[in-house]
Order: sequence, then structure tokens, then C-alpha cells
Amino acid sequence: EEKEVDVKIGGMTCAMCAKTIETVIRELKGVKDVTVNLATEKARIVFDPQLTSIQDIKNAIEETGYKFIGVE
Ligand code: 9UX
Repeated sequence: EEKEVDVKIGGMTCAMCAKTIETVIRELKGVKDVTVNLATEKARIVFDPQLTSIQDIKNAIEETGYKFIGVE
């Protein structure tokens, strides 16, 4: 089963920031699709909740130095 969430992210200031976050989230097990929108400061993530969790996504974002603000 797949779940789709929008996550609000803080601290992105350029297109490369968005690409960095996309890359680290995409590397997580069970992530099927990820799109980071710099303008809205949101990531839309499609993932299998049996393989990865919101907590894993939060950790991945924070490890890159950005802020996980929350699930919208
Ligand atoms: Mo977005 Mo940066 O530049 O060092 S990747 S601000």
C-alpha cells in the first residue's frame, strides 16, 4: 500500500536545496516518488509506510540541515 503526504520544509533558499532534499528522500527504502517545490516549501512524497515512516523522512531532511516543519 502507498501513502502520499505533503511535508512542509524550512530553510530552502535555492533550486539546489530542493534537489538535495529530493535526492536524500528518494534514497529512503520504500519511497516511490518525491517532488520538492521550492516556491511552496513543500515535498510531496509517495511511499510505502511498511518500509519507511514519517520519522525516517524527518530524519533524512534534518540530516541535510533543513527543517522538517510538519505534515500538511
Ligand atoms: Mo541552496 Mo545552498 O544553495 O549552499 S544549496 S542555498
